[in-house]
Amino acid sequence: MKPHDTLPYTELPDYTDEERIARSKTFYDALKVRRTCRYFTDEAVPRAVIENALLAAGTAPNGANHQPWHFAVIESADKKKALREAAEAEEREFYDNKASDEWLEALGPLGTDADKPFLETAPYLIVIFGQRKGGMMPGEIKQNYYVNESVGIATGMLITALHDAGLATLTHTPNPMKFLNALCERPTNEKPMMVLVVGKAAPDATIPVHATIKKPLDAIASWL
Ligand code: IYR
Repeated sequence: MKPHDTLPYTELPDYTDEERIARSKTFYDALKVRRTCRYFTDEAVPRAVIENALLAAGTAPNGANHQPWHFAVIESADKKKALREAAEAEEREFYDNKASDEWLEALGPLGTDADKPFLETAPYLIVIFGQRKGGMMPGEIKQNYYVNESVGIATGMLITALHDAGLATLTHTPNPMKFLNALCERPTNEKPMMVLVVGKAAPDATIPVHATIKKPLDAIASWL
């Protein structure tokens, strides 16, 4: 491949307007039942599902196509236990000391606290890292660009792919997250950005009503 080689872009289907409207509505209907879930079963999920969802995430638009992400998939009981212990220690500090009253008030309707049993129950914890340095080819140490944006988009696509496979997810953000580098054996120039808890929702899982209230279109979009 030479730097400026091009290919025709012909993969997009040529739907009719009616088809586009119907498909976009169907997709919205499928996505609007996604919930952040805090109750998982310990049932196994085939690795192939996670691999395909990661490949889907890896197609995300990103800075200079450097693909500045790494997904560390934790499946061993030992590592999950270690992650839970470290995350709960930080969460206790957050809930007891660090969080402002305003922040705690905002979290009130979600009912979250420092106990995170799901970190050991769920079959997979995907720790998502942003790579400050990298490049497109393995082993390169070039500057990466728009790392937060790129990883944010890829994470959204990962969550969407897992939801489409009928799996529940939870975006968990222990604060600070630095302990995840050692736990996942990742270099210090990678920034841990998210722990995505993945598995089957427990049959008795509940969700906070608060989380079901979504802003209407006219509150989230304007037409100019
Ligand atoms: N990281 C904490 C607190 C937390 C913060 C926000 I903002 C949330 O939307 C949910 C939780 C925790 O995981 O409990």
